[in-house]
Amino acid sequence: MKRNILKLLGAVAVAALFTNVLTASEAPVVATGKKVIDPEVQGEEIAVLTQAPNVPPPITRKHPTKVIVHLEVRELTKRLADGVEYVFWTFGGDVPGSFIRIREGDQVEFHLNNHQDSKMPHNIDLHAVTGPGGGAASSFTAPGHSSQFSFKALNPGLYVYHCATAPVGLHVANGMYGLILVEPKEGLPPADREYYIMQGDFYTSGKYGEEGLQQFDMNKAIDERPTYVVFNGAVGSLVGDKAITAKVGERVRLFVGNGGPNLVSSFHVIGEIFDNVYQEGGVLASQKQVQTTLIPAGGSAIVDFKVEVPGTYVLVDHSLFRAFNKGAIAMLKVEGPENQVVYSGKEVDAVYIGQAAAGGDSEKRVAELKAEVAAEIKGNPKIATLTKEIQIEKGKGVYTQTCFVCHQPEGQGVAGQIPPLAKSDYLKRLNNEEAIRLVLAGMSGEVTVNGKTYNGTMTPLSYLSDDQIANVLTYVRNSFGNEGDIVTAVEVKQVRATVTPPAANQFE
Ligand code: HEC
Ligand SMILES: [Cu+2]
Repeated sequence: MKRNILKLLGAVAVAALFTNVLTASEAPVVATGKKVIDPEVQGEEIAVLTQAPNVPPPITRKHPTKVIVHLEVRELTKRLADGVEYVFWTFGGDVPGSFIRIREGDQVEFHLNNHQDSKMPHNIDLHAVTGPGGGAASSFTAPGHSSQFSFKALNPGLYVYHCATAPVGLHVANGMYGLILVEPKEGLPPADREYYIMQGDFYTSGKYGEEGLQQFDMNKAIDERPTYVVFNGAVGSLVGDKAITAKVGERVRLFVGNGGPNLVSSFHVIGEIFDNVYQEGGVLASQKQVQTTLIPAGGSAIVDFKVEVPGTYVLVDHSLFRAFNKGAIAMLKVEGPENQVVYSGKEVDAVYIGQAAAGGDSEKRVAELKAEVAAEIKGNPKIATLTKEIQIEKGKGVYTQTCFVCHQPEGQGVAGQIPPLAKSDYLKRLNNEEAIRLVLAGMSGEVTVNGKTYNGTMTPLSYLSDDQIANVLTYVRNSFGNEGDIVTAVEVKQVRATVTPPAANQFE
């Protein structure tokens, strides 16, 4: 506890230092109102800003112009995962912030507007800016205020922008980052589709998947132990019917950023090879035929590839526990004719597709069922059934993420290796306490299920939350032809208190 307080004090001290630096350098340039005309620019236009995964259209103009950017800061409660909410601080109402696209040589008149409902002052540091703080020194903006500064886009490339108000790490951890593309004079080679994807790590008071409004956890952030690692601000923001799309034969370009604040991304598209990578967001296609490209925190990369065969391609941070346990999964759905020469046509990524589909549908179903509960709440015995149904739907999500790999989609197990859960006489005999203990502590040694003997090992799954274990057991007890009781989170909590504490607290 003492250690935590010291850490927090340290952070506050550094933050204070930062504020002082900014205030000092800010003082001379505030509100001078001076306007310098760049002789090179012709005309004037308002920048088109887009929300991820959309990208503004390529710039066709052949001369620099004056571009006016209006970017609004909003602090908004939004979805981080199914049932999980977080107060995001945003540039443009979304995480990542609006995509800004300008041309090399443009003179940018930047307006940072901080909405009157904001609780915090904010500013902006654009890595594309040459000058103190990348604009931060001139854009410190209180709630209900607007700041203006101008810069010339001297260097082409794909740049991160972010808030740099103290404590900077906190503003970035709350989602204050986005991308600005300064197109080179000669433009980028043509592509059929362009998308905007940005990774970020989030630090919540509750564990992964713990429902409700989550607070920021400073200690996890300092220790670089994110609860969530996601693309475009939420788990599942680019899966299922929200996946990005393309047609066979098209060239897809991804503008990929990494807001951090802490992690470096090993960006990979399962089943594709990047034809070109503009490493670190520079303007040279610096490498060809790349499997995984490294994207620094506060950095970017431009990748492009032609899609040859239809299917679902899964985008991940190849630090795989981030992908499968913290949310760093997105999807590209490609439609069009099969090409048996390039690929035989057998679908391989069933695991990933199953997971995402279950998540999306389950969320809808849970919402429907919750609405039904509200309607039925007045002392109706039907409530019990509905609560059970909610647990089953939620448990299905846990099952497809955790148990599924071993026990298989229909709980059928694997002959000779993994016992079935479907109609398992063993499971049926277990009372709730024994079943909970099995999931928390794992299982090994000889076991007979439905007359067949198995001798394998199931690893302890104590990192799952009380709710997750209650729901998944309720799900398996009532699926695959099984019929059984509800398992409650309270029961799990009680059993957890009796199993070895270190295992139970492993991921807290
Ligand atoms: C890494 C693979 C793996 C995962 C993941 C896994 N299990 Fe198991 N499970 C096994 C193995 C292997 C056994 C048998 C162990 C033995 O032989 O002693 C087993 C046994 C069981 C049993 C008792 C035997 C039976 O078939 O009725 C239950 C119940 C069970 N697991 C439930 C679950 C649940 C629920 C989850 C997810 C929360 C899960 N398992 C995740 C591998 C796994
Ligand atoms: Cu900020």
